[in-house]
Amino acid sequence: MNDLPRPLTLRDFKIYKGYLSADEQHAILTDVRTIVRDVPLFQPQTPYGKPMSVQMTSAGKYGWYADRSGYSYRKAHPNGSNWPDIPDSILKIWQTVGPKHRQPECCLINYYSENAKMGLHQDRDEADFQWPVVSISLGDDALFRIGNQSRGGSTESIWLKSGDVVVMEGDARLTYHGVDRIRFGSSQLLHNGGRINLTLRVVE
Ligand SMILES: O=C(O)CCC(=O)C(=O)O
Ligand SMILES: [Mn+2]
Repeated sequence: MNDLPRPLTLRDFKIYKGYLSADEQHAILTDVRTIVRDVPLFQPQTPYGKPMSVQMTSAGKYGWYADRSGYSYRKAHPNGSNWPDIPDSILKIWQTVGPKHRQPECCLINYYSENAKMGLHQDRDEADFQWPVVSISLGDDALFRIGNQSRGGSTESIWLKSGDVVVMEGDARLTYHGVDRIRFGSSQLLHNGGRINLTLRVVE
């Protein structure tokens, strides 16, 4: 993670393949395990009453939250704890690929077990879309699908692997995206398999 490599771009998403070394991935994983001890993963309910297949928790000033009343950012985990600080191992990725003069206020941690997926959606619960969303993939490969700025139309997909970093900004910031499936057991990083996705976001 020294010189910033040239990203591949797909529909204005900047995709840094192989951005994180194995050591960096392990260091981040250690920090994520510490976070999850304080603020365990939980399975959010969508406003439509269906549980999401992804389990989540957060670090930072705000955590992303979904329940019957809708999607929101909250200052505490369902167990009442404040979210832990975003670790430096994760912040330094933002500092390299993101804006220097604004720090993220949320690191959403998504865990995908074998059959988890995430439907096409926009990230639009933040106050100001001028700031990017920076996404970090760890563990099993994920088939990431990119659509358009409104629902429908053609899509393109790319496999995201452990250590890949995606920056969604500019025209990509409000583009629909989702994860169709993971290739369970494709990475050795998580001993029990599965995938962790971290997204760094400016919330306010
Ligand atoms: O898991 C991913 O790669 C994408 C996650 C995502 O889009 C989100 O958390 O909003
Ligand atoms: Mn998203």
